[in-house]
Amino acid sequence: MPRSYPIEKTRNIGIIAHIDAGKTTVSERVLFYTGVSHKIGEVHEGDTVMDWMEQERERGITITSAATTAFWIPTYAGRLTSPHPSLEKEGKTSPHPSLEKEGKTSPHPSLDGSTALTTGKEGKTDGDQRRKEYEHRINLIDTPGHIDFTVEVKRSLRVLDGAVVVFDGVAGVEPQSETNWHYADEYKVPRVCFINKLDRMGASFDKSFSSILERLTPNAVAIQLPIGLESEFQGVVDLLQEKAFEFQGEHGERVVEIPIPEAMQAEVVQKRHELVEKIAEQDDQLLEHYLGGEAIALPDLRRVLRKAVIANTLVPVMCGSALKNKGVQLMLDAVVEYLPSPLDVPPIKATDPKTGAEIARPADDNQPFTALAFKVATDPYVGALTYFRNYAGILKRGSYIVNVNKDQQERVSRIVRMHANQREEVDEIYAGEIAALVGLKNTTTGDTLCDPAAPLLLERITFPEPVIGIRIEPKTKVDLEKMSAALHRLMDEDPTFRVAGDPETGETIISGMGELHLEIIVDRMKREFGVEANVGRPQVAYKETINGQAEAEGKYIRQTGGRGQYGHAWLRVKSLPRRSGFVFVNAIKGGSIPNEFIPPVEKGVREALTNGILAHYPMVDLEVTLFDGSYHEVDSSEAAFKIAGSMAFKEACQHANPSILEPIMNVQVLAPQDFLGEVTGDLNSKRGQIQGMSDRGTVKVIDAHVPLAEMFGYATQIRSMTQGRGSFTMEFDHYEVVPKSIETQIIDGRKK
Ligand SMILES: Nc1nc2c(ncn2[C@@H]2O[C@H](COP(=O)(O)OP(=O)(O)OP(=O)(O)O)[C@@H](O)[C@H]2O)c(=O)[nH]1
Ligand SMILES: [Mg+2]
Repeated sequence: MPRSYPIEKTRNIGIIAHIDAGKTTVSERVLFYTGVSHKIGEVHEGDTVMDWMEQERERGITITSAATTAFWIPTYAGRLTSPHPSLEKEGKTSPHPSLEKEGKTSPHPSLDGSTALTTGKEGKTDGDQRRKEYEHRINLIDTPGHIDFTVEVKRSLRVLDGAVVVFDGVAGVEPQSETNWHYADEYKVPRVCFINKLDRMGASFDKSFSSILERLTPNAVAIQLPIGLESEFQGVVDLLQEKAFEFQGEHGERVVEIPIPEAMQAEVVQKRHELVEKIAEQDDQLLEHYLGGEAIALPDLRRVLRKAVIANTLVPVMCGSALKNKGVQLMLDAVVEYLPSPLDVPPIKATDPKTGAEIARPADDNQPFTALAFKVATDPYVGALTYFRNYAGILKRGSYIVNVNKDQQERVSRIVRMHANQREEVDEIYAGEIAALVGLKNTTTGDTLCDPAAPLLLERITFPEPVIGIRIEPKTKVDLEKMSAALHRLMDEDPTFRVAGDPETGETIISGMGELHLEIIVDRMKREFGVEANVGRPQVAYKETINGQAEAEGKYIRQTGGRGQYGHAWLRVKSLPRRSGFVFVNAIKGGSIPNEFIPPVEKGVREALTNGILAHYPMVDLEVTLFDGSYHEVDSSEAAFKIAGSMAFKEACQHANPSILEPIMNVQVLAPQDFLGEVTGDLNSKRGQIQGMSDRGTVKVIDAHVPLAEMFGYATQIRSMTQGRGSFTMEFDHYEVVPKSIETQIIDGRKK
């Protein structure tokens, strides 16, 4: 079967932002204007398509990223009137009527039959023609903004080709805008910006735009200007077209051109001039024309801007108000116009699992199938759902694939395209698409799935380490039996969630990114798996390390009749810089320990690492060198060397200046000026270090590094300290050695 949709007309994009900037509100408009939904879902009414989880709807926040597919014909292609009249006819049951009933030939109901295209009678042919020429498939992922669910942003950006970064027009750049921006930088994801909420009191396009320039990138360029602000916010001026638009109809569904307001004309000329200059600088030929005083044609400007966006040298900035239904259609135009198709990004790089050679696989249907599993979810109806990005080749139902990381073959029994929590069964998936597999058994996040005849390894996704833990205890014996299975299922889904046993007490400790993260996990365990549990208070996920160097030997020798035990190893331990993890070096010369007993020594060390010498926290940032030892012809065994390795390691660490590491958080507090003294004094008393202070309107913004241990309950404290007017966000920054006095308290606490 040939491919149903041209790859160059596909856009895989994510919506990313700080919490509450309006990502889901924007996404719901996208679904409406593209005809996927017949009604706009609202976050505050708990009836959104994209935030479908109960917990999301109750809390009005996104927790898990949701994917969907929509089709879009840019407004400039003449689709300026009634975008989808046919939806009325289709009935309101299925959220994707067009996909279900009409098959793949007619994904866009609005363009069929008696559509209200401006041309009128010849609607059908005109519509078909227009669709062929202009329609694009947008695969869209709405991500959460809360730092606790950052995993969802990271893994989405890893597989997406472009992103829309949404900003709150009052706050401008916020902490998670920065974090997510840096993730996008890391994966070189081209972006467009959307300054949202311009209807709010205190909204400012200029200030928000400046904050993007100052804090995110000097390459940002305004391609729009707002007409009016706050309650007067009316529409936008498109600078390249030099046209003004407003959004008419009950849901702003009609994009209507209006005259540029008299008062804005001088500004529009000037801002357009600045924009054209920035674009011209991106292309030698254009620059020559520009410097020669020639007018540059719109298609040329668009072409060069597109090239620059894809190369990450320019970032267009737009504006609007999703809640008030303004500007979203033009944002979609920009997605089509400026963000890359899978063909526009470099071919995915992979390594040959046998030779280690680097291989690039282009986004081509004729290449062997190559995909990355970026998310595993449990669906109540079909079980395990493995989301994947198909980088190359075609995946067909009924075929076999290999999970290269696990070296296991699996049969492809069902392929689905996801629309939030709804599934659309498909027979095949082409290069450049995003879809999910049902029923894969052993695939976890970050695994590479390939044609068994041509296996390759794609780079895995790295995730932040959990910093907060809580003890969890099943309520009844029945819960006890189900709890471990439930926790392991949840752990399979979420690479930032860990389950561990406390070796001291035998209790279970779950750890994750923050209090909210763990609260949601416990809640999901109850609702989805029927497991009730009591939880303790949140505690810091400390780590241990060493700060010096030492050598020690471990001898495990038992020779009491019969066959004995003999393991003997000399180890050197040495501290490494933060975030180095663990390195094992084998420096045995002359066979003082035979090769077969070296892996057991390493294994013994690795086991000891999980249970640090001061307070049983995991040990990190150290190098262990095995440099000497001895063996016995008869009595030596793997088990004996494992124990010897572990003994030597613990002994050496005792002499290498061990210490406990604690997570230090990047905290940003917003508080009115009047409370500044109290807030900073309190941060100091929490061992915090103020990193900077700035103004945001009448509000002070305080950035500080504070140990996580001091931050529990801060949400309540900041409210009472500021009469409810202050707020804060925090995210993990780095690990630091705890002061000795506190180290003693931590060790005593663990002994109790
Ligand atoms: N005034 C105004 N409010 C908006 C606008 N867009 C969204 N909101 C409101 O802001 C709140 C948060 O919107 P969401 O769409 O849930 O924001 P989000 O970015 O998806 O939030 P998370 O997914 O939790 O990070 C909701 O109450 C929205 O109704 C807007 O343009 N203007
Ligand atoms: Mg959301």
